[in-house]
Amino acid sequence: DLVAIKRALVSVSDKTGLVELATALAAAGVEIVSTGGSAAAIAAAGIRVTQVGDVTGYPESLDGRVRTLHPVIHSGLLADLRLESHERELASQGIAPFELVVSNLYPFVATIAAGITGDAAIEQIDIGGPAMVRASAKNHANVAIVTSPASYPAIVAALAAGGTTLAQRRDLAAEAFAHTAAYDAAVSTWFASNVATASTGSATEGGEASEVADTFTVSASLKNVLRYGENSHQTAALYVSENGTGIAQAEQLHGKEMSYNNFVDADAAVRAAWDFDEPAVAIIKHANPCGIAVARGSGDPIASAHLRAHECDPLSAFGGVIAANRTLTLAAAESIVGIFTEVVVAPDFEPAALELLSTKKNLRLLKLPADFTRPTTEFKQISGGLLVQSVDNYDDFDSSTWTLVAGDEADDATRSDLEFAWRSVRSVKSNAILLADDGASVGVGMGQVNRVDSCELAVSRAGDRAVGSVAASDAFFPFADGLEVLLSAGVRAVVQPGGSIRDEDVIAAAKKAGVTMYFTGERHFFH
Ligand code: 93A
Repeated sequence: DLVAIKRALVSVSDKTGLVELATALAAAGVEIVSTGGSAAAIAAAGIRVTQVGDVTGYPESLDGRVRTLHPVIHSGLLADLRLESHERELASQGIAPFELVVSNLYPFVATIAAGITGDAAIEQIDIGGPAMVRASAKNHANVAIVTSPASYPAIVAALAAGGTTLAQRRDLAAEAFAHTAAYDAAVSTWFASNVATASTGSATEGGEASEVADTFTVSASLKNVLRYGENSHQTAALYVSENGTGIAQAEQLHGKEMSYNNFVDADAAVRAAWDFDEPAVAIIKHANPCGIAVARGSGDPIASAHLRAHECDPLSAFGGVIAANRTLTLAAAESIVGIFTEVVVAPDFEPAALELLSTKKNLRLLKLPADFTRPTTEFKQISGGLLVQSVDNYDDFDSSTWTLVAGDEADDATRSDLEFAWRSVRSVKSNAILLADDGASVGVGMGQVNRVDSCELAVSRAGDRAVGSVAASDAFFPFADGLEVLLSAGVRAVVQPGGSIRDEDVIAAAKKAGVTMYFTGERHFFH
């Protein structure tokens, strides 16, 4: 199944490594056929190259729209030489087959990301390239198709080994089809969603009497195609809204390309950290906080907040995403640099902090836009439609409106801890229980399908620190059982919405334990 390379078709937009590859091909005696720009780059390096037009006998025409789209080229790509009939046909027409195709497509995504629109963008839709790539990928029994410079070394090695193997060609073909699929996805989403309009029922703003909007327009444009989605077999792209000033517009100062999950977690981290007016840090894993803290002591506030957030759950913080709501200081960078972290997002970075964190090759550093604002509306896709709601927020947060339902009125320190816990629990996926002490989370129970399990998770994560901590619950306790888990762990005060038909049982349990409990009258589900 070894296919020796005698003739190669080279047509690349990304010219990275092109000369090196062409040098190796020429040295191995391979005939190189190439399109305008690629041929020029190869010839400029003093390497012999045949123009596509000289093979087809037809000039590159219509401003380059028709170049490799020619039966002489495509017969050379598609002939299955395992069949004698194909071999005979080629011979009778005087067409030579290709055993190697090197091609990557017009940079459509980069073009539209640069703000180019209309006919100029359309001109960047590659037609001949995908045809050539798909033809040779289909015919991988006979042709090796290379769409990425990362594969050039393997081709150079194959030249020395006497040819490409079937397994190698099959892998290359799979990569090639993924390349053209992602390309087509980018083109089709640009067409469909450059301006997408959805029709809905009504959207209510901030709990006010419904201001009914029968239709609304979501206007977003494709910024870049991501390597993949939540998982590697999912395709994905980032769209940015025109007047947005959020994570999607953040400037990446350092590190590997942001992934789909990085964006999701960075957004969740910012959501959590920005609920505080004072310096705060949130650490997120899988969209959930594994630590939230505000600063304490006289040292650097962001370093203090980070350290205290990290101490909540160091095991989970490994590989996490960190958000700070103040400039990331050198002291904070010193505390972060030793911990494996995916992303750090902040309004800005002190130069020395940036320098230190930039020593970590894979750590992504995101600087929020100067006019960063939190969204006021959020969307969730359901099959066949879209749910729209105003964002749950704490802007009118006032603990003096809470109702004391058990125990003594909280002293200042306890009240401040309850306020901290109540602010923090909003960012935890329901069912959410958050234990806090002295302005730092100490145990988080999230995402469970019953509240007892969330209580147990929070308590077990907190360990000894549950004793004397305060607890917040995003929604009421439907029974006393969840609260009892917290009480027996030694929680000193609890804040929760109240409103269960069994509130009396829940209040009785708190009273029996001599624990302070407040009702807020407001729930903070987050799914
Ligand atoms: O304009 S096309 O859609 N028509 C073609 O026949 C064609 N052949 C190759 N685009 C075509 N290509 C593309 O040109 C390749 O996909 C590659 O991206 C690019 C390389 O052009 P050059 O070698 O002139 O830089």
